[in-house]
Amino acid sequence: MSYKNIIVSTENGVSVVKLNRPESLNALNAELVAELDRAFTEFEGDPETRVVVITGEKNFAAGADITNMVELTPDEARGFVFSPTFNKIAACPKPVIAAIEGFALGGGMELTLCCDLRIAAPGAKMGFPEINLGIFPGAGGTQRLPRLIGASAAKKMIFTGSPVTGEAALGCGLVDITAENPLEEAMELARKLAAKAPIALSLAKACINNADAMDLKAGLALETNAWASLFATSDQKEGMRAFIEKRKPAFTGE
Ligand code: CO8
Repeated sequence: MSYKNIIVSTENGVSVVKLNRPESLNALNAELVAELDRAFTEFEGDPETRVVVITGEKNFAAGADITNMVELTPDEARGFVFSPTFNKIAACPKPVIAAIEGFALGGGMELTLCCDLRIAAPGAKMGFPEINLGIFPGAGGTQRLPRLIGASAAKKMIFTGSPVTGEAALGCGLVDITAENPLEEAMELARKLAAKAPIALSLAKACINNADAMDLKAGLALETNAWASLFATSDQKEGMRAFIEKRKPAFTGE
């Protein structure tokens, strides 16, 4: 499939999506987001894709494209919203890792929050400057950020609009790993995850993602059912037999 605003490549089970509007620091416009949507629809059904890495050329993304938003009416703003695509990325049945260099701001930062793990350069600049534009984060920021770092820390970031460095983001749990070369680090982790049992990864992700929306009893029931269903997979047999036979398992995703 061909794209204009993103570059997609797949090798050894890892698909890399590179945001590619460097002239505007990868500002997210409707066309780019529509391409992300198509790419993630593809990944979902593609057995060659076991893990996805999202990154950007020099910068991750400096937010939604402000030039597209200035004159929007409330109804048009509702139509511009990126949430359906971002929700699709968050619910992707495969692990998704963000590799963050340079700016990850506004909608760009919200995109990283849809990823399962965030790896940032220590000097990356991450935050939500929307308040300085007379708006606030509207693609999941007010919901996903407090769930990740707590309500007070989220309010501080969103109310002040001040970015934090990758290093500071590590301190508050906004990123999981810092590395001088975040893409290299993300690829190494992605290759490790690509060798794991895909169905177990996918169901673990679904259980964790649903934890916020469920009470403990319902969440534990979901976990039990998902866990038990793994015993119908050949990967479960393979994983346990490989342990007993003292060899490395070869998971096929079946
Ligand atoms: N939108 C459009 N163009 C942008 C954006 C953006 N978000 N960010 C940077 N650019 C453009 C600049 O206009 C400039 O273009 P040109 O060369 O034609 O003048 C080019 O990228 C390079 O940028 P700068 O010259 O400004 O580079 P600096 O290194 O001086 O500054 C900054 C970098 C600090 C990142 C600065 O560009 C900046 O403040 N950008 C805007 C950051 C921002 O406010 N982001 C939030 C946007 S709003 C948002 O994301 C809403 C999310 C909610 C989404 C809901 C669904 C849509």
